[in-house]
Amino acid sequence: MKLYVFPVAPNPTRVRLFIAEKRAGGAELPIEEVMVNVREGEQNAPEHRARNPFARLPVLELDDGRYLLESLVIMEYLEELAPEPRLVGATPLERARVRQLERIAEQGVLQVVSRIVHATNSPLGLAPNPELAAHYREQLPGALGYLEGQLADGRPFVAGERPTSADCTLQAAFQFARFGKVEIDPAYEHLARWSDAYRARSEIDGVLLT
Ligand SMILES: N[C@@H](CCC(=O)N[C@@H](CS)C(=O)NCC(=O)O)C(=O)O
Repeated sequence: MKLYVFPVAPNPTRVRLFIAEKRAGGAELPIEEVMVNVREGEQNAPEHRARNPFARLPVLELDDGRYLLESLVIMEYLEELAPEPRLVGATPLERARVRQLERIAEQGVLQVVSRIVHATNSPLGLAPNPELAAHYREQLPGALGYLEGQLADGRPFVAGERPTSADCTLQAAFQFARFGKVEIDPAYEHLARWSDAYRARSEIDGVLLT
């Protein structure tokens, strides 16, 4: 299989973290990474639009030449292909709880951080839009406050004792915030503790650039 990615871009990064976690836990996932340089506009080239008509990353190319779009769909597909280590939970309730946290991390942090970065400091060269950035900055505390509350019991990972897809998505969002100079308020001390500890793990060596 081939995974089409670009470093630091948050959606490719959450899938790359997910694969790193799987491999660190012993899963064999033969996936080659292929760079599509979004800073050069390569996602808009006909070659990439043939993979994904929406001109986005990541894309997973299967061995039969078909493509899977959408980072969460790719993560869940890989979870089914290589169930151990479990990154979405072992029981229906565990899976629901992990997915709940993952959705909150994506919709309330990753997407909001992305909009702030693209309205202030866009790596794609989009024009700054201070009003839009202010609008999204106001939204950030909702999900961050919720996740801070979850981590306040001292758990090492977002969903508990083991890494899950929720950690992959949240750390991909935090990396994009660091890259795009969006401050995650250090008053969220449990999020800061989680982020530092998560980034220091050898399991994900080489995935994060910042
Ligand atoms: N919902 C999609 C979002 C994909 C997406 O927006 N990817 C960004 C990178 S993080 C992208 O390809 N951006 C290129 C562009 O906007 O031109 C997913 O989860 O995969």
